Amino acid sequence: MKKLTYLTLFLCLGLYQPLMAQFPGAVEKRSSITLEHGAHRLGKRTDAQMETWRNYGLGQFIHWGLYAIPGGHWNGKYYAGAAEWIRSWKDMPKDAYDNLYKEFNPQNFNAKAWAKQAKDMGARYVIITTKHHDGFCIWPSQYTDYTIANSPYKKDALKEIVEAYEAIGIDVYLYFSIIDWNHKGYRSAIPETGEEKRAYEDFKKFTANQLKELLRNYPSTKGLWFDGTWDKAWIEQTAFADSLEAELREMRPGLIIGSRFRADEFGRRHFDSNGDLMGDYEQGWERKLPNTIEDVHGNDWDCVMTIPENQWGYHSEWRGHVKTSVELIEMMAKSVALDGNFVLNFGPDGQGAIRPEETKLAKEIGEWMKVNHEAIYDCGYAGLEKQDWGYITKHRKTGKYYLIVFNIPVSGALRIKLAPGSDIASLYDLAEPNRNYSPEEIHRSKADGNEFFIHLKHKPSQPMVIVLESTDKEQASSVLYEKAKT
Ligand code: FHN
Repeated sequence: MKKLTYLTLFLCLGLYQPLMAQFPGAVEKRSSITLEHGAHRLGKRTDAQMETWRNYGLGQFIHWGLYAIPGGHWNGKYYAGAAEWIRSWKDMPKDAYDNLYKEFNPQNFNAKAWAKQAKDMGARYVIITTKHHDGFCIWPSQYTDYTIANSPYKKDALKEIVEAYEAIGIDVYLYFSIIDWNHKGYRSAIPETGEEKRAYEDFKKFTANQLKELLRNYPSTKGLWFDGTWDKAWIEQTAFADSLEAELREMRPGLIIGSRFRADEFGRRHFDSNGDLMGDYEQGWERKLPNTIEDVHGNDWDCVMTIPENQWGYHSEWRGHVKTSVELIEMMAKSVALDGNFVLNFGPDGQGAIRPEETKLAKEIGEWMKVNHEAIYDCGYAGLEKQDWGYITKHRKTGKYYLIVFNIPVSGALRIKLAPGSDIASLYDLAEPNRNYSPEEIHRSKADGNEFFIHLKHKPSQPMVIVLESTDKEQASSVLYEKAKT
């Protein structure tokens, strides 16, 4: 039966694509597969909550849990994996890990200080790990004993974080791992026996209860950020996950959920079997960025990024390349220029302190944001030709363009191409609005657009932003020659 359904899917897609190829200009139509559990909406959400999400530009991710205590080491040995995965390491005794909660007593934890640092960095939202794959909850869940309430810390750290961040004007999103190594019913492979199936049903009920509990206990939070949804056992739960998502959305109108929660009936994740996005934004850009606007298929998306190569939770010994603030600012600019949000990860230590390397980067990004946030907040894809010197963003309300310059050509001249009929009305530095530029016209074309050089007046030591205000007025060329007719 399943084979037959796959065959139908194959035939539909197989016949549909050659047909489309005959009409290259045609707007792509969805294929005709009827899906009960695919995308429930086509195109972007247009409500106010999603508009706010779209306009954040910069966010903070926090991975904080029991793994912060060993910090990537056990018995003097170095764990080369991501610190939050240490429980799965052969040299980490499971029993020892599962008892770490008895030591969780973060004396340097100060949610207000975290929030202040995030605010100064320029973050407009935070995603906080309520429970990672180990199953330890940083809120006092009534559905398990494996929570912060049973640690020496006792208090509800999640509540402290939600309150501190919201008080300073940062929206909170809750990270939740479906994988839960602590729950007896959790399975990664599809349960086969009756007993296994019953255990997994318990686990599903537990998962649903915890999610509803989070929405009830933290009613001001804005969305759920799911992880650990790649297990075969979970992928099979198509109908269950779909109806749970509907329940969560009903409980909290406006709730934002990315594409990493559930699979369709053919096991497709993120994008359903018709290629449509499941969820409110694409959540597949983890430690990588798209290169062109075509890569994001007209969807909202976020990029979550680590500072070292692949460490989310606290690892006391970072090895390999550690990104600089200029690299991170460039990733943020690229994200916004391609219509996404950039979310930078922090991994506080077992005492609740943010490490000095992260503090330094947050400060450097914050200094840049203080001067240049206008080029990031409320901005998105500009619709102009990509240039090698950097990225162009466009303010969604004012229509101003921001030229974020990272690579200055040897000539000192930046090329910019506006749409046909559009001209430069004013051009100035965001950091020093009195520093104006007179563009040099290269050519003007009704078909191809109007192209200019901007001759820079100085060589900045930091990525610089030039503001371009355009006019839609058609203007006669001041250049007295015609373009070659090739
Ligand atoms: O396994 C996790 C990992 O530890 C980390 O939490 C990241 C964050 O996006 N998500 C998973 C890997 O995709």
